[in-house]
Amino acid sequence: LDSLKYLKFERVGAGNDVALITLNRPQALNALCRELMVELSDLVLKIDSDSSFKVIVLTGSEKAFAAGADIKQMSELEFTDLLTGSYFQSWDTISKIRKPIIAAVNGFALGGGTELALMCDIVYAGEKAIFGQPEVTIGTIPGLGGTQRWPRFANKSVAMEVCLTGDKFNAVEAKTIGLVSKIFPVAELVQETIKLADRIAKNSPIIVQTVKKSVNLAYETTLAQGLQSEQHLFQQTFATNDRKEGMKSFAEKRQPNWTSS
Ligand code: CO8
Repeated sequence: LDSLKYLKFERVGAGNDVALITLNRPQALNALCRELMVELSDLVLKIDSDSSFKVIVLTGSEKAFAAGADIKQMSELEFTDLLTGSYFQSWDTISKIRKPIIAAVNGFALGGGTELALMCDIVYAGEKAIFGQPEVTIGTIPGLGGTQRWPRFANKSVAMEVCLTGDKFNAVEAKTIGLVSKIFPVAELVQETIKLADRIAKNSPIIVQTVKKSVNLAYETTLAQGLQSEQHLFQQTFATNDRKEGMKSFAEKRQPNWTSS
C-alpha cells in the first residue's frame, strides 16, 4: 500500500471496514492511464479477498472523478496493440468483484470516467458533477461498456443521445436519467457515501454479496433465467448461519451477530 502512485487508500467507516480509494493523478484530472488502472485493479482485488473490508468507496478529487482514459497515451496505440495487449483486463476487475463498490463522483466524469462510475454498484454525485461520453468527438466510441450499459440503465433514446453527441450533462440530469441515485453538496459527498457504505456494511457480508450477484443478473440474463437464478440464490441463503441468525434475532428482538458463514 505504501507503493501506491496514482491512488490514495484509507480504511474508514463506523466499523472501520470500508475501503476508501481516491484516484490521485491531479495533474491530468485523474485521466485513467494504464498504470493507474493496473494499480486500481490490483488494489480492488486485494480488498475483495480481505474479509476485514465490507464495502469499497471509489472517489476522485472535487475537480475530477476521472476525465476519461488517458488520451495522450491512447493516441500512440495502434489497432494491433489493442488486439494483442491486455488493455481491458484491469477495467473488467471493477465490474467483476463480489463486494459492493460505490462511486462518489465530484467534478468531471467523462468517457472512461463515466464508464467507471457505471461499473460501480451505486453512484452518488456531488452537485457539480459533470458526466458525458465524449469519445465520438475524438474519433472513437465508448469502449468500456458505455454503449452497452447506457441502454440498460437509461433508455435507448438517452443512450443514443449521450453517445452520439458527446454532450456533457450535470448531476441533476444524471439523476433524472437514472445514472445517479443521490446528489449531495460537493464537500459532503464523500462522507455521505461512507454513511451509505456503513449502512450496507451492517448487513451480513455473505448475504450482501448474494444480493449484488442477484441484482447484476438482471443486466445479464433474460427475466425468466434471472428469476430462476434468484430462486436458487434465495435457497442458498438458507444454507448459511447468517440467514438463521438474522431470522432468530428478529424473533428475539435483538441485533443479529453475523459470522459470514
Ligand atoms: N487524457 C489525458 N490527459 C487529460 C485528459 C485525458 N482524458 N483529460 C485532461 N487531461 C489533462 C490535460 O491534457 C491537461 O494537461 P496539461 O496541463 O499537461 O495540458 C490537464 O489534464 C488539465 O486539463 P485541462 O487543462 O483540459 O482542464 P480544463 O479544466 O480546461 O478542462 C476537461 C477539463 C473538460 C475535463 C478537459 O480536460 C477534457 O475535455 N478532457 C478530456 C475528456 C475526454 O474526452 N475524455 C474521454 C477520453 S476517451 C475515453 O475515455 C475512451 C474509453 C475507452 C478506453 C479503452 C481502453 C483502452
